[in-house]
Amino acid sequence: MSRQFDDIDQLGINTIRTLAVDAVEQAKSGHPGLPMGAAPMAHVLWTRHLRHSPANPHWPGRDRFVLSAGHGCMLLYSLLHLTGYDLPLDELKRFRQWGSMTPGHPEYGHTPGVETTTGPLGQGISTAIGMAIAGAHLKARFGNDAGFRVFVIASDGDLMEGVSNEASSLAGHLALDNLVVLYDDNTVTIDGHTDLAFTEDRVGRYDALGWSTSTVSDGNDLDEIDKALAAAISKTGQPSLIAVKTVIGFGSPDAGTSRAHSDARGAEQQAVTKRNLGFDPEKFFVIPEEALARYREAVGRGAAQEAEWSASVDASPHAAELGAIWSGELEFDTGSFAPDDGPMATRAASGKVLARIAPEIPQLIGGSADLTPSNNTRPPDWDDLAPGTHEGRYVHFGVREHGMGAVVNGLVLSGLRAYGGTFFNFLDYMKPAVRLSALMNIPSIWVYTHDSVGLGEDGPTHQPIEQLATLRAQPNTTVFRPADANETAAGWRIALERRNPTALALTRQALPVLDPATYPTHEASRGGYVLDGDDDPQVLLIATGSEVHVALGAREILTSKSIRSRVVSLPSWELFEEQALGYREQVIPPSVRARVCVEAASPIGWERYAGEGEIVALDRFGASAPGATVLEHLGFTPQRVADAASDALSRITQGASQ
Ligand SMILES: Cc1ncc(C[n+]2csc(CCOP(=O)(O)OP(=O)(O)O)c2C)c(N)n1
Repeated sequence: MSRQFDDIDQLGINTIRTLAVDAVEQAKSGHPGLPMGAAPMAHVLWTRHLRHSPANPHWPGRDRFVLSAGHGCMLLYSLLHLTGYDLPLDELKRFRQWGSMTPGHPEYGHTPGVETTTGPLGQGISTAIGMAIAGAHLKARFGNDAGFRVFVIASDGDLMEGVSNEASSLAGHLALDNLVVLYDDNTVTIDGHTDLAFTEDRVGRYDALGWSTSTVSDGNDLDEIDKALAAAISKTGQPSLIAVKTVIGFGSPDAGTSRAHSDARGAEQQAVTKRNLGFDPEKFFVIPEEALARYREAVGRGAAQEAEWSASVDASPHAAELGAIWSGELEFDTGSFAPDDGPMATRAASGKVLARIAPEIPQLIGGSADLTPSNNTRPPDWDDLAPGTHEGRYVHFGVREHGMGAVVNGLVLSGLRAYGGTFFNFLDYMKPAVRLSALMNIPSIWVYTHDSVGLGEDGPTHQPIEQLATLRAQPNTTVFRPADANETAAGWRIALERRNPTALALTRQALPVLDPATYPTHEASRGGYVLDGDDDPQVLLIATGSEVHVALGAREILTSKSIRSRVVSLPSWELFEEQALGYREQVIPPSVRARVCVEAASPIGWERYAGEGEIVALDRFGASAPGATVLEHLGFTPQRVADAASDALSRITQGASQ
């Protein structure tokens, strides 16, 4: 039996509240309301239920805690400091300042104990659902020690955002009973009362999604919270949502109103609030010793839990497999393709590469947002990850691109190597999650097929234009648009070997397999290379993906006109820019100013490679017709590219002779 809650518990809760007030007041910005209302539920969770080891934030068996409403991050920072993570009090005093460990929203990889970056509402709970899938999956494959539980604090804003419904629907379907969401039901957002825009029965909605639900009527009643948590944790066969009725900004004169949500309220209100909570208004960032001692029990308790877990893992028949997964090391062979294997769409090549590597990479897991036969994301021997068969490795995400994005991030954050597939155009439906994979710099793999107007008949609703430019503008992201099957194999190798997110842009339409004996397609891993051409070219033809073949056709025309040309395949700008200057200048010599860049997408960004030359790209949406017809009408023909090359050559040579 746990001991009764006592005055020290209450003191700890009020310590968290006053730390939030002092930090926000000092920073002159931030969000004290949520920490003040949700402190009791966080306290009960962190002192009674959460299995974690502050000395080792990377313990694979730990429970994951995600503060989905990242704006309330002073709650998390206080808990991390109080329970003994490597987050000194001085860092709490530097809340939201340049170079501090306490940024304005929690950032993964920046502060020990932060499991995922949160702040864009809805992402945290959805990423946490990915973690819960990982925990359930690992447990089903490798036994109890491999699994873990996931706890979330989510706010009204989290539950309003569509992505949380997508992911929660999947969580209910998959019966993830290792997941407990504490819903901070304070009925207040920035604009005012939730009645302004959010009046459905939230608990009833989660019932309908297949979750087990309960309500805590008083968010300050520690016993009630404790009982609800214990019941949710022991519930089998369903994820749990506990709606906890809280008062935003509890303790402050603005409590219960949207004024309490954010911003420093001034010294006077700070003093009143601290007095209300039993703290000396003249003293700042005060942590009473007895409260600290109670939180710090987490260190010894966590170390003991971790030691027990380690012994159990060592004795487990799965010890070696688990060690291999947690080490993160990969060994695999993507194989290679010969011209006779083609013609082959790069999406088909991707499917073949996946089939080849899937048995070699135990931590690989993935799926598609209901486009499996189009995305070719399913390795032949994989079973479905389904209710009752969590050991399966193929995830049917359903038509939920955004939820898929967040779930893939959660799987990756749990040590798995995860990918998700959809049509490239539907990147737009999942962009916030893709952006977070980049911000966190984690190796999520995005498999985007139907990568241009060349997809044909589905027409402009499905034909991407600006998506390549969008992803290239996003820091930390490797975009890879292969020209054939062997470049596709190189793309998968890059995606798996690098530690940042990779987006593979793959064709629907068939392309020849370039003979590796003639064309050095293995060089694709350098991002750009000389595919073919004269040693001393007058003109450069620079292209990606399917347009590389258009450039090769243009080169033939130019050769027949005695114009010396070179075709550069540039599947990944980011990888190419990482190469030494000498190499880049060998591939794209500065002295060759007559250039044509070809890509069936937005021209934005190509200026850097085109220089004074021409860009054959798209400033318009596509059209519905067979793919070859669309490409021809929109100008992606060898003749048009050859003409552009001749024009560039004569313009630039004339300019030089004037
Ligand atoms: C996707 C997204 N849209 C908008 C915001 C800006 N924002 C921060 S908090 C908030 C709403 C706050 O309401 P709630 O989620 O109930 O949090 P609480 O008021 O309880 O702190 C908004 C709109 C955001 N962080 N993320």
